[in-house]
Amino acid sequence: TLCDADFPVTGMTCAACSGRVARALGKLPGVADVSVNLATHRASLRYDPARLVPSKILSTVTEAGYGAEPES
Ligand code: 9UX
Repeated sequence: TLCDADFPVTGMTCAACSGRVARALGKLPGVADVSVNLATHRASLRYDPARLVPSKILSTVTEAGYGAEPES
């Protein structure tokens, strides 16, 4: 069963920013689908919780150079 995550991403100011975040998230194991919305400053994805822990999602965003806030 896949889980949904949807959370704010700070620091994205152009389309290349959102592309970087989407690419980094899309490379994680267990990620089925990703979209990053520059206008709303949010990332949403579907992932397999057996393969990916939520903290890894957030750390991937921060390691890419942007900010991620956990939000249910
Ligand atoms: Mo655009 Mo984002 O020139 O880190 S790539 S601002």
